[in-house]
Amino acid sequence: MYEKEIESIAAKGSNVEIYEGLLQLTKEIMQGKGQIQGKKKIYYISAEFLIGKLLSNNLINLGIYDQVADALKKKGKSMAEIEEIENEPSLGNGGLGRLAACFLDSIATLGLPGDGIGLNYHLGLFEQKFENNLQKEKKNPWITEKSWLRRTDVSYPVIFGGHTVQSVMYEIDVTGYDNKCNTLKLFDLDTIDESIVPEDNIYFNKEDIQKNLTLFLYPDDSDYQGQVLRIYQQYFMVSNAAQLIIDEAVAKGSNLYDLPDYAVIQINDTHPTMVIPEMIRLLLQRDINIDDAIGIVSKMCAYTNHTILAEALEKWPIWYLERVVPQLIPVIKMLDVKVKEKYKDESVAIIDKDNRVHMAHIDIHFGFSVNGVAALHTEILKTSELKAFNDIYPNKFNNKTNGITFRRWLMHCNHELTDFITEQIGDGFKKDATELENLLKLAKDKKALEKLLDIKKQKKVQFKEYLKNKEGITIDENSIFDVQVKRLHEYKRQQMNALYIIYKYMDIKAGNKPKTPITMIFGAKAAPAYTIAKDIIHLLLCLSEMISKDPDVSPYLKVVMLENYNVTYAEKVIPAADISEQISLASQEASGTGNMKFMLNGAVTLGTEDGANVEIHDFVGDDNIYIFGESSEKVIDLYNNPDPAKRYCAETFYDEDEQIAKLVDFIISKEMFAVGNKKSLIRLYMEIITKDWFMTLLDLKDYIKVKEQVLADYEDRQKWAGKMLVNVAKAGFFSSDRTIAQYNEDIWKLS
Ligand code: 26Q
Repeated sequence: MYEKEIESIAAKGSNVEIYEGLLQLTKEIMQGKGQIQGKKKIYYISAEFLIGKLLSNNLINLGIYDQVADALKKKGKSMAEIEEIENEPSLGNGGLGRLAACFLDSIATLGLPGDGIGLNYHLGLFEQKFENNLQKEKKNPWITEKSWLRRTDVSYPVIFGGHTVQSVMYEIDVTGYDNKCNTLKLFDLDTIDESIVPEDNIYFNKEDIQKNLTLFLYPDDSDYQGQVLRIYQQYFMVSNAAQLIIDEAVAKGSNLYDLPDYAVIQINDTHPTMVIPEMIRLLLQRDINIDDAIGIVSKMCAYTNHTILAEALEKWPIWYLERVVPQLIPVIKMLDVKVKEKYKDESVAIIDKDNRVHMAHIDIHFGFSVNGVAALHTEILKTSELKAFNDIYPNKFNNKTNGITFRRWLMHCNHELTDFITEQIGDGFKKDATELENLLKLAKDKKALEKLLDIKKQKKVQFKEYLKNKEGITIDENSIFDVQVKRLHEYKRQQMNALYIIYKYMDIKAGNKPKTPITMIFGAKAAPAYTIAKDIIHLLLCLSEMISKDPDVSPYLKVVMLENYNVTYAEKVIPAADISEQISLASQEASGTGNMKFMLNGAVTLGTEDGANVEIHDFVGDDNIYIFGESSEKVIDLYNNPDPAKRYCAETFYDEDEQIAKLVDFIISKEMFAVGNKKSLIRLYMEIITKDWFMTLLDLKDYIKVKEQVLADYEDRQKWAGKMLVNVAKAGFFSSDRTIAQYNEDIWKLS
């Protein structure tokens, strides 16, 4: 099918023309497939959809990728160079947004009617640049004239305190693997003005809503105006969503009382929570009484929690909401009264005594399902952070361990491994990921294991070339690629990895040369207002420069910080990784999904018993993962022990352990000051020895010990290949197809 069209596109002169031809053709094919139909539909509302580039993925899902790649090859072109033309839409910060994108792929693949609803941020998340070893933020436009976006006639009025704006809805088709389409619906305003943002930074007038409402994706901003703008965005998103959902259901025959038979809403973290009062408000307007309205909406809404930290749960001062959405205040107050009538416990109130509205509490009281994103995470929610709620509603709480789409994170990013697996066990795994377990029959097959090592080497060479072209950095494909790529946050403990680098640097200086050189690869954006996170980036960049200039050490150790880490970069670096760093402080990483991508691509995890690492550990067994550090129970006790003397104290670790002190002191050494910014390095040093809220020093020594073991074990190549094999073979559980099947079975119940 489509041979003629594909050949004529491949024959075009420039890569841009080829890209645009393929874009057009793909859009037409997807339109022709038609929409997945059904009475009841899942609406996945999310402030973020980190979809990544779409061309290759769509071609794979449509089953014509190989055909296109072959046609291009005949003309002396490669898919890789055509992919370069497409901008990556950066409509997400990290895990939560990427999860939403994987879910859309799986919902369509399973043939379930389901759309994503979000915002069409014109500039997405900022683009990261490094200057003088510091992170700088630049604007990151991604929308071009020819793109995946399709403008529609759908438009709704959205009322903000004092004025009304008129939305416009764009759509992006989401094609399932060998299936029909759903859509991602992104709302926008026609009056947005990109020119109010300067070229070289991201500061702009936050007051002018008409011009800036969907201009940016917020990286958890700290100032007041940023927060108010975020509420404007959230309300704009959910008001559009609620109007659309009602319209679609009514068009299918709903009388509104039976809305839950037509629509189920998954609330992705608390960001879309206002959909609950908004939907109630719209039903009241349509003459449904308050108790009925609450009953209807409560049967439609389900909430996913992605954070354990109570401090991180959104709670907005009520006067922020009064300013932005006065029409919701009576509904929210009514909900608050209903809760207070039933439950005296202040900790479950919607409006607290400081007049802040707890968004998660609205979701839990007035939704029918609350889920965590990994087994450990859900357990901690039930027994600790949300215990009071679990006592009231034990049946609402459930776990849905995250997953990733294997179309993007295996079939697209690792053709070599995909072909190898297909040769060995057939292609059933593409629809049923648990078939990967059949690879275990190769555990003692020397040739197959050799081939696995060979594929890893090819992916390392490809990444080396990509990095060289993109950043002018040269790395050694024969070194060990030890990779930590994820948002920068103290709880993820990139700073602990930095302290390991200092350890290794000193060890090499002392004459202990590693058998195989090590390349430490990092990628991370820090929120612009998160000072310590930016200090950690600075530390890593300084270490990189300092080591590269030291001829004693540079042949054995190299530190690379990827600039502007994003989905596209992830697709290149993850298949090349030997070691997957998943070293968050136990209890802090709700799930993690990078851990699953690395595993699927044959990297071995070095991690704590946190988030989904716990489940990965269960699947692969002790011999195929490296676990270190204190348990989540211990950590929770170190935070909460009634006796302050039994709580974590960084100073004690620093004062009582010479080795720890030596490593931390190096941050403010003359070597570091020679390449870095004194103020930033001292600030980070002080933070670690006096606060260290995420307990870097607690696990540092165990981390160093276990990491040394990993590096030693890497030397036995056959044995290492065996570990790689088990990781790939056991990754099936982490397919988002499994996750979505469970959401449907337990929560959405679409037929
Ligand atoms: C909140 C208020 C104001 C401004 C910004 C925010 C905000 C924005 C983004 C809060 C949180 C986020 C993103 C959270 C996130 O990515 N969480 C991750 O979700 C993944 C998918 O479930 C998990 O795997 C990760 O463990 C979790 O950290």
